[in-house]
Amino acid sequence: MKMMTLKCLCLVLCLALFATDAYAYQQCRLFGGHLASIESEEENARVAAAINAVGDITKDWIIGGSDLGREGNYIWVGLNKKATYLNFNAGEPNNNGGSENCLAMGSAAGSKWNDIPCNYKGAGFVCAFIYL
Ligand SMILES: [Ca+2]
Ligand SMILES: [Ca+2]
Repeated sequence: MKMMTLKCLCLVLCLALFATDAYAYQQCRLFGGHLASIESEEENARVAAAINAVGDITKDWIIGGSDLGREGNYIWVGLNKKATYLNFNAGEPNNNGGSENCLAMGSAAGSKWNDIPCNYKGAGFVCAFIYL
């Protein structure tokens, strides 16, 4: 017999001063979640709504994508999965300075994404927790 499972995705915004990607990753893991992965327009809207609810989307919010392993090839670090849905702002990702390998939502891009340096200090980051 197949069991029905209820999956609940809970997004938590962490307002952290000087949050770098590595710090954000660690903090999300510490609490049993991971940096938010965004695999659809719907999920993107959910993350944007979460930021808008308690934060300021005109600032940078770190999400869990990276192309650190291979330039231009984004993976969601929490899922260890290739990012197929992409929602970059116009002109992004530009890998500015040859060293932008992490992702943020917000700032001038609104609910779209920008590639940022992994040591960039964002306004905060978005952790996702999945309860089964
Ligand atoms: Ca890059
Ligand atoms: Ca960029």
